[in-house]
Amino acid sequence: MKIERYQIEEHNSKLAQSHQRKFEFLAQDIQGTEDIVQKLMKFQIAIPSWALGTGGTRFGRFSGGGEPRSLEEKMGDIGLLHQLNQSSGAISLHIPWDIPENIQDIKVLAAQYGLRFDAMNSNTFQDQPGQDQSYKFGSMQHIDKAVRKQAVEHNIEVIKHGVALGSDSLTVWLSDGSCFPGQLNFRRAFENTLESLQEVYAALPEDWKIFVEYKAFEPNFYSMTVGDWGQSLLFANKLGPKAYTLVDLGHHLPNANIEQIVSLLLMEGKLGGFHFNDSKYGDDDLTAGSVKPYQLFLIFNELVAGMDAKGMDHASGLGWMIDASHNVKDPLEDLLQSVEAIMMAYAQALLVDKMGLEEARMQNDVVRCQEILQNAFRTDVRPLVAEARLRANAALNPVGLFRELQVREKLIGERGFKTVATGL
Ligand code: RM4
Ligand code: MN
Ligand code: MN
Repeated sequence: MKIERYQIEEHNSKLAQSHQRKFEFLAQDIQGTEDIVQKLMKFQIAIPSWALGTGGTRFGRFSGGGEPRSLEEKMGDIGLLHQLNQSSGAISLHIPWDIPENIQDIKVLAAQYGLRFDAMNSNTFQDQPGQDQSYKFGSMQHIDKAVRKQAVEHNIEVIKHGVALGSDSLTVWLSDGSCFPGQLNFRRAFENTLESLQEVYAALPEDWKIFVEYKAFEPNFYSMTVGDWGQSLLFANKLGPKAYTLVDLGHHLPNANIEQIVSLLLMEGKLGGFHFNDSKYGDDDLTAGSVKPYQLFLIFNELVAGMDAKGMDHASGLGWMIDASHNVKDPLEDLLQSVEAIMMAYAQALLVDKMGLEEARMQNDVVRCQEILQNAFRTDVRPLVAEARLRANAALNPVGLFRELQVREKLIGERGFKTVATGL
């Protein structure tokens, strides 16, 4: 399935007048419209290779049909997303769910679709068939050196795949921890994990980064060895300058102030990347911006402020990735919605009157501070995001065009109904 250029143009010409009207109306009220549109056009969000099929819970999984059966088909799906929004020009691979068999072909395909390889993800939270050692009681923290060695070697293998593809970072998410009090010697678990991570760190190429992702609970429910940003930062600081913390929005305890975490990590030069999703309770992996759009905006507000303070490029300064699971929505429509929500939060953050906010803070004018933030958040920035897409030859309404062209029906026709993608 390929979307033809003329199909996008036809779709856009039908919506052009109404878009133009809304865009011009908005542009009258905001300063630096052109700069914002340019920034939006540059901003790309990586799609995870493990989230192109239907997700499930431990209670069940309800397939949607037409799921990609191989890495090549997954890249085809991301290619479609990128054609529709021109903001999904990267893929984040999960090994061993998506081992690139023929590197050369995969690279050619990526070039055809205009995709870059973002952070590589390792997996030491599941046992693979034929594997010598089991991760039942952890991987890098394990009391048995042989298990730790296997986990380290797997990560080094993942780096090698990444080097071949042109990626430049490795994300390590560990499910290590304990389910019951007394099960684990916390200090030994930390030291073992640090030693294992140090071995992986030593294998990083010169220009690579390692992202240490944290998570408060699940699958371990009493303790997680990398359970919060403090623990992750401790590891990252001990590892060295190529090590950073990765923030997954769903990995905090309820009500955590994620925007403050982000702000401080950025200040310390230790924020490496992001996994976007949304949640009501825990690691719900819902569509970004679907439950707490204001929080997403507040996070972007800190990201923009913190990156500007350090003169970082917004698009390339951090790793921007989605990490979501789709239980009831079409995975591709869900991803289009997530990307749109992220772009909107970014656009709103760019609108914040930073000088005004600083002045209001210096006067302890709390009311004005809130007014300034909410002025930006309550601006309907959809025409700005749509304008960025229009200029990049993407669709004014990506989900609308996805449906008009009956993309899912065509994918089912090509791949069949009962296909299952590897991943969550
Ligand atoms: C974890 C974590 C990781 C992701 C896996 C699939 O909860 O978020 O980033 O690789 O899920
Ligand atoms: Mn994640
Ligand atoms: Mn997660």
